[in-house]
Amino acid sequence: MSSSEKILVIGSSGQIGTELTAQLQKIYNENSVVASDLKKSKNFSGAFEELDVLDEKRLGEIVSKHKISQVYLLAALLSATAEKNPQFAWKLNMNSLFNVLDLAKEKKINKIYWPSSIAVFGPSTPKENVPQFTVMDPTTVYGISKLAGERWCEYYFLKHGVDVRSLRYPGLISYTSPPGGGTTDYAVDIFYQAIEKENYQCFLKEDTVLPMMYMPDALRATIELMETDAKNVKVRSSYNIAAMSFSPKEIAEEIKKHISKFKIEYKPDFRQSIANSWPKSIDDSFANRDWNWKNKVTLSEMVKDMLAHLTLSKK
Ligand code: NAD
Ligand code: AKB
Repeated sequence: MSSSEKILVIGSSGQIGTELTAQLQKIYNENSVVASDLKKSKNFSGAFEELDVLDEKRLGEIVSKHKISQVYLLAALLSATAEKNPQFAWKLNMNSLFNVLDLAKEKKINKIYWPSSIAVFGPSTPKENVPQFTVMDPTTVYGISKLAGERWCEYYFLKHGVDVRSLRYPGLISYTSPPGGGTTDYAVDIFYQAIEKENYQCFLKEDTVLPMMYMPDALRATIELMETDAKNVKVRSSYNIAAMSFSPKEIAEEIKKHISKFKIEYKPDFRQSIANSWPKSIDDSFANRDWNWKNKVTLSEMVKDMLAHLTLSKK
């Protein structure tokens, strides 16, 4: 990124936003990054603007005030929360994207990052090693909004030359900020409960395998995609990326290696049917071919690191 570029992160107080903003500040220096969200998170330091991304006028004002050239749009309702308010989820997830895509169409910004999700896949998608291009029939409002968003990203690229880049994140696991209402959230909650109570009641069945990724890999993938030359970005909808796949039983067994008394019980709720509609594993060979993506962190390394950080932060 050249020194004249300036980044706006929208949704900076969320699970990804908290860490991505810190990482961008570290790489490009604090003055090159402006954070924004409905509310500032507690320990945030740096430039911050309160923003409802649905307020197009305020978004435009922030972009011109800070001479923003790149936007990372992270504001959204995730799968479980979106099912509780489908119409609002559609409005937020779609209109936020249009507001940002239109800024680029009008040449007010020159690059966009917008995340998609494995939620774009559905019951007719192959379960194992899902190819980049495949059947997509999402059954959640979240998945439908992400699939529609992917189509609009490609459309704006093809029709208006907008440089928009995207990844289909798997479930993300991290310790800095809690997850915001997804189906894969159990894989974060389990660590807090394991440390606090040596016990966890899981809302998915023991054998529900889903694709997951540790946050450092997700941040690296995001920044590598945004840094690569535009000519390398051959997929303008969204790239499959992958790291690990496991079930609640498998992650519980891994945690037990460190907390021997840890026990897990299963009480599936409405999130089970969402999980059942998603694939178990993802083929990310296009991301590898186009911009050399390669995951690093394994399940056992992730579990060890999560427990170490969360145990330390409790002391
Ligand atoms: P999150 O819910 O933790 O954070 C979203 C942030 O957006 C919150 O801080 C929220 O306050 C903010 N926000 C909500 N409405 C807003 C509005 N109107 N204006 C401005 N800000 C608003 O979500 P996350 O996990 O950080 O996810 C970020 C993005 O990544 C989303 O698009 C999500 O779909 C995608 N994603 C996340 C995961 C994951 O496992 N975390 C996986 C796949 C895709
Ligand atoms: C969710 O569970 O909704 C997210 C996702 C995989 O998009 N973590």
